[in-house]
Amino acid sequence: MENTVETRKKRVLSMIQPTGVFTLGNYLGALRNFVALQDDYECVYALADLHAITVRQEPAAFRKNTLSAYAMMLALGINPEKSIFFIQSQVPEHAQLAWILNCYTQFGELSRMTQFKDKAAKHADNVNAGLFTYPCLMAADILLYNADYVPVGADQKQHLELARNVAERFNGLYSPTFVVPEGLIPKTGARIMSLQDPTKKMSKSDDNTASFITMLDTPDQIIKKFRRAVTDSEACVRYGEGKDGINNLMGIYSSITGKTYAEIEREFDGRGYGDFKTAVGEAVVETLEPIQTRYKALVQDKAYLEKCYSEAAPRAEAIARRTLHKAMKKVGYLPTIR
Ligand code: ATP
Ligand code: LTN
Repeated sequence: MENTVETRKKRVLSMIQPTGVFTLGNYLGALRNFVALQDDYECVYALADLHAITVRQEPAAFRKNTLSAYAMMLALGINPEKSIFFIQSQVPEHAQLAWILNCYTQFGELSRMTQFKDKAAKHADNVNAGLFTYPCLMAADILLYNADYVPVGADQKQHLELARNVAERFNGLYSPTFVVPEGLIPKTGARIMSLQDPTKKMSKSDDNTASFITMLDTPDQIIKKFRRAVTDSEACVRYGEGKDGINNLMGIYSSITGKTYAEIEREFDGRGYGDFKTAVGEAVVETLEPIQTRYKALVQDKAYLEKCYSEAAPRAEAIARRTLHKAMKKVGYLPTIR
């Protein structure tokens, strides 16, 4: 049957910045879903390396991180034959549509973005224009592919809302051009907190390495970090107000094992935090071990990685080009004749 609108699989799009080794937060909040969604949707994934330079990157480390992030995504189970998995800077339409969307986004809207405020405070010596207009590039990423769904962690909700607003504004000014996307934010794991300050999001750019678990931490490091995780003095494993540390560990354990909070409370009834922290650490080790084994083999196979991303870029570009040209025509640009 012809692939009509009715029979077309819904499309999923998401990206992640290759700015360092992915954390358990990235995995539980986003990456794990990227893999699962491949069964039911047409998926487009990319490394957001254009976004990454909103914060200064050292060129050699940046190149290495990008390749290693690509290998990690394959190790997690992104299937490069089934899904399109490319590198953002290799598809120029992203930067082109981002420019157009910049002109349909208000200064006031961008000023309200909490990620901008946080990052501007953290990198006070480099509050560049790209950091400010970053959500327009993210909107371009999403809208170019007519994405129906965008799996992300809770911290990206505000950017997604902006992408929806920009799409609706553009569609309203001209005529329906962009699909207005929906977020897919997981029920558990959407916001994993720092192990050292459970009121803050776990972040791969935190200066304190004890605050996050990376996908490449050794079993020993993982167990130690969980044992040192900041909790409270009640010594009772229960979910509740004022127990941010324990709530976070319960969230991680629940997200990995599928157990409910009530089941976890029963499992650790009468046992101290030590036992619970070790159990969480062991569950994480068990999840990460097979991924790490696959990663170690893949990251050495540069030729294979190069083949995968080189084949993906033109597949992505074929979709992106059509949407870009459609939008350009609506704005009133003369068609390019080649
Ligand atoms: P940085 O520290 O450089 O800002 P980050 O660790 O916050 O990076 P991103 O590249 O911004 O990671 O995020 C990639 C994906 O992971 C996004 O979908 C984001 O929502 C999700 N994510 C990031 N941190 C967490 C977290 N702590 N819990 C759940 N999801 C998260
Ligand atoms: N802004 C996101 C990464 C990102 C993204 C996207 C996510 C860039 N483009 C498009 C979803 C869809 C981040 O920093 N986590």
